[in-house]
Amino acid sequence: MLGKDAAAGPIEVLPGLWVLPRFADTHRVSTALAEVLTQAPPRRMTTPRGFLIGVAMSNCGECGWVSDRKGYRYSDIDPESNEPWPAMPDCFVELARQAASLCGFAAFAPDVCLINRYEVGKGMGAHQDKDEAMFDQPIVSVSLGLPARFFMIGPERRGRSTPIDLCDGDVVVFGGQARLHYHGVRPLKPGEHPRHGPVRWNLTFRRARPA
Ligand code: MD6
Ligand code: FE
Repeated sequence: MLGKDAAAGPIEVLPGLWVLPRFADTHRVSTALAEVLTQAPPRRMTTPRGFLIGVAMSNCGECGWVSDRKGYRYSDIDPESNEPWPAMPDCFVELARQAASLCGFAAFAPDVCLINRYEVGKGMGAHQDKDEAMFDQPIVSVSLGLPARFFMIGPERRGRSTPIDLCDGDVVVFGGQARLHYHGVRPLKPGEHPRHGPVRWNLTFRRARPA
């Protein structure tokens, strides 16, 4: 699943956070993504406090991340269709496992791929990813479409952040001591991506349930 421009290897930008520039085969992954989205279209979910989340989301895999008035959780069923989420395409699994393995997480077996769609002006506030069962497993993130500025803070929500610019095909592996650190995404700047238009997609591969 290596993209043709894949660089030499992972760059450990911060302890527990690796960037694999242009690691993904963007053509193959984007084609598989489009197929998944025909079965589970992106939708804006509601926070437990009743606010609409700015980023539209979907999932594929054995379960999916959902948010509504009842809280944040992983669900076996897509609440829009009342059907299971679409299966994770083989090229997604291969990509996530290859990236994790290169960063020392050879046992990574994702059961969820959370799909985020950012339109211009949309970002994601500082958060931790802690709804998963096992924090020894990393999260692998794949960016597609327009570039965005990701920011990494640390174990507390407030404080200085390190910016990391992510482009089409970039892969991030987030594990070890960074796994529970606060991070977010700055609002998307206007632009037009040749394949995806005025949009950024982010896929995050996770192990939500015990292996
Ligand atoms: C994004 N990513 O890049 C949002 N979380 O759009 C995340 O929130 C994220 O990239 C955990 C691990 C890697 C990530
Ligand atoms: Fe996150």
